[in-house]
Amino acid sequence: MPKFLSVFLSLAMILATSVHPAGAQEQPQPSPGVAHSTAARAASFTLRTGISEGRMVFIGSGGDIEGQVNPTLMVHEGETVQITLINGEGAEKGVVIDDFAACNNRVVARGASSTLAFRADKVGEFIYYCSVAGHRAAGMEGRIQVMPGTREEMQSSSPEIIRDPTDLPPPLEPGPPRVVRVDLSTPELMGALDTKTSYQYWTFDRKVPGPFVRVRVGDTVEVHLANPEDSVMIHSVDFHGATGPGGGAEFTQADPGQEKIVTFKALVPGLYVYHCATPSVANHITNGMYGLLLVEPEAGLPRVDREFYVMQGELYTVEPYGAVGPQEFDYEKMLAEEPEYFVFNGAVEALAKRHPLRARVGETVRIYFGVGGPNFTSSFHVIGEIFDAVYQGASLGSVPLTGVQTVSVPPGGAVVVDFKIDRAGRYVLVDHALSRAERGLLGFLIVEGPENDAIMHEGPAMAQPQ
Ligand SMILES: [Cu+2]
Repeated sequence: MPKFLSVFLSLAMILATSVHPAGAQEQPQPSPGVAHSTAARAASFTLRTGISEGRMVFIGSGGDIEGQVNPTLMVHEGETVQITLINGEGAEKGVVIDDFAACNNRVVARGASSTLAFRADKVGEFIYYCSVAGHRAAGMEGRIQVMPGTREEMQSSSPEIIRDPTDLPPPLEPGPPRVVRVDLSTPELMGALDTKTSYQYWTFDRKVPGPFVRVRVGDTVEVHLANPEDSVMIHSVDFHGATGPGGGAEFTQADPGQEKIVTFKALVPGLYVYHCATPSVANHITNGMYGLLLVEPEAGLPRVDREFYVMQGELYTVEPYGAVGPQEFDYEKMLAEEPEYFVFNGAVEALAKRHPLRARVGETVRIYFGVGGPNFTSSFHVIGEIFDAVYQGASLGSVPLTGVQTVSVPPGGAVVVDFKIDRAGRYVLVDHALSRAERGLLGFLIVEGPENDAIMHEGPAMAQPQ
């Protein structure tokens, strides 16, 4: 039986009345698509065909254009624009934009959909219209406005909860076993989920994921879990790297204003998830209560030039992805495992917009990657790179795999990947279940240095590669 489940069962009776979230709000209408910006580089919109005041029209669906007739689509220079057309009434329709030589396959059946994409490589106002003869004149025409410059940075007034991926302790120096004190607090706070969107997070130390804890095998770990007075919930911590009841969760259920202490011995090297284990455990995890504990082997890990700390999770909100303003948690969607958001380090495109990973050509980088979840396995991949060493399952006692493209990491699991960077450029961290990239799950690794054209260059092979 998984630890969290046993903790759940043993605590459910005691805690059920105090810690179960309020029932879900009324479900929103299922949204076929969302009009939103997904970084400085992409914007997507959904248009549904219909009739308004006796004319054939496009009707905006989701986000800022919801319900608008022939909405003006606002995008920024350089963005990739994606328009999904949904057939609303069962007559043949299509979308065309002459200025960008973009059109989609026509949709005929009611409910059928088709998508077009183009790059907004010029500034100005342009027209989209229905490609079926006569429909433009009948009313199916709208504007696309391409504005100069990039989309504004994150500007929610709520504080940032993103854990900087470089925020982790350096490798440990050799020495005798130590007693390591770990202080964890559990603040609940309204934080920025996206540019104009906020969410009530529950955290370890005000960031998602929680702090990266680094010890060596044989160390004794003394955990002080302090739940602030102004918390609403009980919180706790289950260390997957600990051996004992609930991974420590049985000893750390802390009421608001309480501090609980548990001590465990780090017996086995590995990279381990820790998370809050107070019912509903899945609710505490989705709200941000997860982190990683690294138990280094006796001799440490091979040294690399840069280390990064990245974790994946998903969020369940009442309103669909891309909605503006404070978002409420949806318990029913969580039970149904239907998230609206997928995130690295807590917020939409946190590692693309706000905290990209940075390195230089020739360096070897290591990513400590874990999945808080609570529910979705990640197919972790870095677009444009190959992992040179993969410690599958974050087992540090095993020989790493070599030459791996994508690694599967379950909820409550982790992996360590190393790779040397041979060429400058922008590499992209994704879960290769790529629909999730359109729900916020995206990161960049920006590599500076000379471009090695022998490894990749545009055009035909060179006579004498350099
Ligand atoms: Cu909690």
